[in-house]
Amino acid sequence: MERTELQVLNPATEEVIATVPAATAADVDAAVVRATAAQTSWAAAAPADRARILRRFAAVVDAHAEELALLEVREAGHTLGNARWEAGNVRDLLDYAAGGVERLNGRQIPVPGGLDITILEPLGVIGVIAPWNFPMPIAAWATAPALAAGNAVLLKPAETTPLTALRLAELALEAGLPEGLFQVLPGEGPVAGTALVDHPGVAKIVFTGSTRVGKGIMARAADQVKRVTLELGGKSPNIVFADADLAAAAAATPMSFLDNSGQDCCARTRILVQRSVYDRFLELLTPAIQEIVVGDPLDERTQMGPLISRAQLERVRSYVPDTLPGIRGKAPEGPGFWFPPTVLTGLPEDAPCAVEEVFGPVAVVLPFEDEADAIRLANATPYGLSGSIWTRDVGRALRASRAVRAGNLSVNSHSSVRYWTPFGGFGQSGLGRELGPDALTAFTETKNVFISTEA
Ligand code: TXE
Repeated sequence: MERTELQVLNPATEEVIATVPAATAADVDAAVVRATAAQTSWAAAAPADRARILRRFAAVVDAHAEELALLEVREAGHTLGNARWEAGNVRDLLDYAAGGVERLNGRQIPVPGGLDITILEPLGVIGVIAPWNFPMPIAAWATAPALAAGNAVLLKPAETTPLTALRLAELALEAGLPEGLFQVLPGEGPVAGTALVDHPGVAKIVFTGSTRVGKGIMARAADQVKRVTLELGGKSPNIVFADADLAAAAAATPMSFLDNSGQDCCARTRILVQRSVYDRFLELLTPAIQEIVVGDPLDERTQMGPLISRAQLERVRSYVPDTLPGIRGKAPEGPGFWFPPTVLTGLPEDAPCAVEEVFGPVAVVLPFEDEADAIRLANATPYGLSGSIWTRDVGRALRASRAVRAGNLSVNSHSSVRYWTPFGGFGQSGLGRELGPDALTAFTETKNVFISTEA
């Protein structure tokens, strides 16, 4: 098959910053052979040795943190502050996973007539298909615990953002990770991605991306009953009750859906406000949206950068024509893929922007009457990834936290992601959990062995 090339653009300038050869199905075959060989000895190594190498990997990432952050700014358009946090997140994930290696233990369960033990065996070769919205951290979310649990990883980054992943693979070798254990295969989803999903030598696929592609991967993987973890889209609610600290809720709202230009599966893109405080809340929110600094991601004052690509910009424009009513902030003209911070008002509950994932700096604000109405609206999408609840009433906070169907909720906060707490979606937002204390277990198969003492 003829090899194609991936062009990597700086989304803030539209300049081509790199051209990378795209992996073919034959490249995936060869990578699986090398990964399988490397995994066998990695799984047999003493846990302390695996942990030591992963800690060294974390230290090497830390030593190159600024370089990785700048690369993330250039290929993904992230603000420098965010990109620095992301490089730190990769280091922390590796350290945390290293800490789990020696605690990944089976159990002994009392059974008459013998000894019963459970063994947590590594799965083998893991295929990680990563998106472009958080190229570095999301790749590491799966890679770090998978390696720690004794697996090899083949990482396919998104077409638009292969550079940080390729650099991480070089740093892994520098840190002493065995050759072949962690390989990066930049390539097109339908080619390299599909080859990973179909390959019988790949035991599990961890996919982060659109719900549409995730469903296709799940269906394909079913043929081999291949394990899958899916992190898919979201349309998360930000529920503001009348008894909330309105000033605090309004101040926190802009970055709850504008962070990473809204290209965040946890973005709180449905702002649900109790009708009695609706007007007051919008009065507070309007200046906060208009003052957001959008522009050069390398300028430390910038709060929001560009969208990832022309295709994403066109997608957002098609959802949000200028004619829709709302509050709009400022954005540069171009070059670069810019869209202004936008809060749409006065739309019906079932407008496409109110129920579908736009994946841009756009939220809708909808009024609700009472607690029951808030929960009804919050749950009125097939998604269930994240959500926020703003109230001073502890009972209401707890009731709403139980009633909203989502994997990651926050009360009087928009925080969703910590590497040491579990993350994942309800409904069509995904399947399985990443991060947190069980992250390594998700990359193992439990085997039960009974040894008779009566033979
Ligand atoms: O995602 P894709 P796209 C959502 C968001 C966005 C929309 C489209 O709404 O606007 O998806 O983005 C690989 N077999 N999210 O088109 O296509 C692809 O190469 C195997 C939400 O960029 O899902 C890339 O590596 N792999 C999201 C990855 O899948 C395939 C993050 C994601 O790309 C494939 C990104 C195939 N047939 C987009 N087709 C989130 N949950 O945060 C594509 N890929």
